[in-house]
Amino acid sequence: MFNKLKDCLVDLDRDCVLMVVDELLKNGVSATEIVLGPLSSGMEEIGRLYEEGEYFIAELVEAAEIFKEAMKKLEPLLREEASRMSSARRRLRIVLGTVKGDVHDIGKTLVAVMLQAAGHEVIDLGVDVDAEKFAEAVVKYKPHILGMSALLTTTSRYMRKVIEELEKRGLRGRVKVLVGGAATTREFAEKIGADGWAPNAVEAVKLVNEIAEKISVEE
Ligand code: B1M
Repeated sequence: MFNKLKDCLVDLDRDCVLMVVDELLKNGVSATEIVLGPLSSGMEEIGRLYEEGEYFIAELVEAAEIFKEAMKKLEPLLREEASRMSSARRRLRIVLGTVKGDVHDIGKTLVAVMLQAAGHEVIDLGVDVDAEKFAEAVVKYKPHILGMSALLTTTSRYMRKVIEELEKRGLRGRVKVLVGGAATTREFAEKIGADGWAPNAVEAVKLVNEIAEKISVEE
């Protein structure tokens, strides 16, 4: 049924996606598995078809709409599941955004939803966020963590600029910087001087929980 769900999404068949999601839930599959499994790999496949010239922007837009519709059904369950990951002793404040030039928001929003459900406070700055806005948010909200998302190779480079802006303003020591998104890797994160990287929303929650543990031990 996982393959069926992926195929329904790749075929941009909204009704089929919603129906198979219901069936999987009825069969006891978790919302997290559904989102990070077939729905995410379906989006990857759609991206591949776009790269090969079989799909165009219209198909990417439609896929995003179908994904978001499935999320309406899955989000309350995802929250429930993520709340069970709230092992951290300390509730952290996280400022999160997709970097300048990038409007992809599905993955970033998923990360925000799961972090909130795991008990953390999230200030979501949205998409196309520039270095100044990130730095100002660090001053205004005093977060423990600054999280950046990038899906484009071109925009991922901008993450370094944000770190430089924090350094320029003497703010770098105040926050841990976490990065993620399809255009990033652990090596990339290390290279730009970030403190952490996560491949998906569940790993992002685990990483934030680990930082929360460290902070409560240090205090
Ligand atoms: Co775009 N797009 N897109 N697109 N799009 C990609 C990213 C692409 C890989 C497709 C491809 O060619 N294979 C490609 C980028 C190539 C590259 O640079 N390497 C691409 C392109 C080229 C473009 C445009 C330039 C196309 C054009 O206009 N010519 C354009 C750029 C617009 C812009 O941003 N300026 C564009 C536009 C769009 C739409 C607007 C149509 C739409 C987005 C709608 C929306 O987000 N509201 C769209 C879509 C849907 C995609 C694909 C198909 C799917 C993205 C997605 O939502 N995935 C994507 C293909 C792909 O990613 N392989 C593609 C599902 C989501 C759950 O996963 O976002 O990866 P993801 O998030 C994951 C993890 O990455 C991680 O956790 C999430 C959940 O597990 N994560 C973090 C994310 N952020 C994190 C932060 C963290 C930690 C983990 O810590 C802070």
